[in-house]
Amino acid sequence: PLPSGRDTYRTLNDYNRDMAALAADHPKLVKSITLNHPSLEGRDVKGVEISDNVASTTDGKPVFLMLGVHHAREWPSGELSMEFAVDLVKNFGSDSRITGLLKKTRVIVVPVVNVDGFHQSRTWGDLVDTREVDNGGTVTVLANPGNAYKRKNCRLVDGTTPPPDQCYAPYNRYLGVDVNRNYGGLWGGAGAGTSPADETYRGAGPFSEPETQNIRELVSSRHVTTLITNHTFSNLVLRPPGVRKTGETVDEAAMKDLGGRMAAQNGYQNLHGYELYDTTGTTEDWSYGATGGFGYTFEIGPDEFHPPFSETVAEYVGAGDHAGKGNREAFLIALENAANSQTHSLVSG
Ligand code: 0X9
Ligand code: ZN
Repeated sequence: PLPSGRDTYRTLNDYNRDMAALAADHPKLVKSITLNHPSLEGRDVKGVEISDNVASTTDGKPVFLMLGVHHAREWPSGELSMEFAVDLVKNFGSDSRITGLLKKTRVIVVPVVNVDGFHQSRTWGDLVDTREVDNGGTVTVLANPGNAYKRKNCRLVDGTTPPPDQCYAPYNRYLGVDVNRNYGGLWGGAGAGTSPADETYRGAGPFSEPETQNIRELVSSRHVTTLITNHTFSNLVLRPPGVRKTGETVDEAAMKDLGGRMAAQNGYQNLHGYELYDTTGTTEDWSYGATGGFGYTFEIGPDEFHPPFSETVAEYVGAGDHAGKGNREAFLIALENAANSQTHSLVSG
């Protein structure tokens, strides 16, 4: 089972409630954070920081950042991020490896970056491809079927903030900005759409969206040395660069090595982002370029954006023929990399 014991996908409220409870139950170890910018529809974007003596602001510990749900329909990316947080908290104090890691690092988990898109997708998720619902004799025709497979955020037209619930209107699944094409690094190049109707629409400019502004400001305010941004699907561990013509990064050997050690655990392929396809304006290309911290996209699972929940469980704990040993061990290896990449020695003791 998962560390939380859950057996269904969380809603946005479930995520927020679970993060608040984690912090309330473990005040020395977990701090709840709200990122700087509310979403276009006015929702808070929340996360947790986890570290031994989490309240310290001067410990100089390197940060491991884990992100989920840049893409609305990719529900397992939030679940595995959240479960990793729960796992660390559960095992602090009893598991010596995890205890040691949380003494040396600060872990920040933002399980749902694109809260508006996720809320839309998850809310309609039980009604995939269903246009009519029979409520015991009365047939209700849904106005907006298919939004379970929304990818982008709720930016309807550049410069326009949607009125409440407009993200739910028919066909608006195809409007919005692709949050994973809106980062400033290499923004606007290959593999990013220029039209608002494109599923990979880059947005009006680099960091035009609150979702990417949130992550930029979070990363800029911390010592992030290692980052995993979770997505679904394809069983891949992807490292920079995301676009072929950039050529290898100066950290190619080390990033390939860390990717390979993670891939040996989850059973995925260890590739450059561009070997899947070219992209620009993605999370790890920006963060690596801005900070030098190593960043990876995990494409979780073989073939579905949000499979039956049992498959998501297998992707975390292992078992399942495609899942290798699961992502738990891969995530811990990334956290160990953060622990070993102390870049600041300003603090003694
Ligand atoms: O296209 C994306 O943003 C990611 N795939 S997804 O199916 N989850 O949308 C992949 C981004 C990783 N980078 C590259 N492929 N270059
Ligand atoms: Zn994705």
